[in-house]
Amino acid sequence: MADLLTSLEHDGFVLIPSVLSKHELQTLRTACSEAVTLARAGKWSHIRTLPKQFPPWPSDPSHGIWGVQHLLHPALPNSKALTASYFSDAIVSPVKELLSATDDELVMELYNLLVRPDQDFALRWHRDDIPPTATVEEELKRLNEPAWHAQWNLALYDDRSLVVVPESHRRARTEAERNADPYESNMLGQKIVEIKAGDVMFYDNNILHRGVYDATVERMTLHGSIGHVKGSSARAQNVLQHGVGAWVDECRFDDLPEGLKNRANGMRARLHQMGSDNPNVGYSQDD
Ligand SMILES: O=C(O)CCC(=O)C(=O)O
Repeated sequence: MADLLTSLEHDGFVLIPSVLSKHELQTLRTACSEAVTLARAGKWSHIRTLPKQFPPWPSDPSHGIWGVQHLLHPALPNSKALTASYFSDAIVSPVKELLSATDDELVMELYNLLVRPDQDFALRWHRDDIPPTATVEEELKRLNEPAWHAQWNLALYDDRSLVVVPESHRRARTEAERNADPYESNMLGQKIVEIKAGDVMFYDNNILHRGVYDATVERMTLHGSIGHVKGSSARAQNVLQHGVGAWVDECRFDDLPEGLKNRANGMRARLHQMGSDNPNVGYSQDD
């Protein structure tokens, strides 16, 4: 497991194969497809809508969606199965490894679902937390700070949507990358990350990356992040801009097994603290 952090730090991403049993995969597919059906029907307003890349997203799905937000929200049918997966050892053990953290240092963050869009759609090349207008110095300063969170894609169907430039989380953009078309389809060194159903991939969200989505290929990829308590103010905008503060207090973790319940309550309390410490965060990227 020590290799996880080495790979993430070197390449900017690391794949862990087969973290879900067949039964878990089936349970999560069922829960997610019900969430997607609600979202496409306009009955779940927390969605990622076409053609918008960054939050805030409107709640009207009539132009199509590419994601369903807030899977831990207690009002979402099946949030129980999704909540159990977010706090499971399959996810949290590698997170603790990657953050060199104990359970008591983890912060609940985001759990969303990325789905097949209603029409072909692509994201621009970006780093999640650094705007494209950043100078070389600004990029390097941010990239040299600790990430204070772990972010993952857990695929429920084989997924080839995420394209990254390996190792680009360790350097500023080259002149060619800065001047490239934001939708450049052949960036020098780019790699399509192939994730099989049941695999999880952790990545540095400041790696240069984009999403390229085919409307004909099923996609249900759980997209989550967990923070480290030391990153509270650095993570606040990235997390709270998604609106999680509005409902986090309503989450009930009573149905989780005992160990997970304590973990979940502790992580939620630290998210709550992050919100109290950082009011009025705004948004990290313009769209
Ligand atoms: O589709 C993906 O896996 C990447 C999504 C992404 O880049 C983003 O949400 O900023």
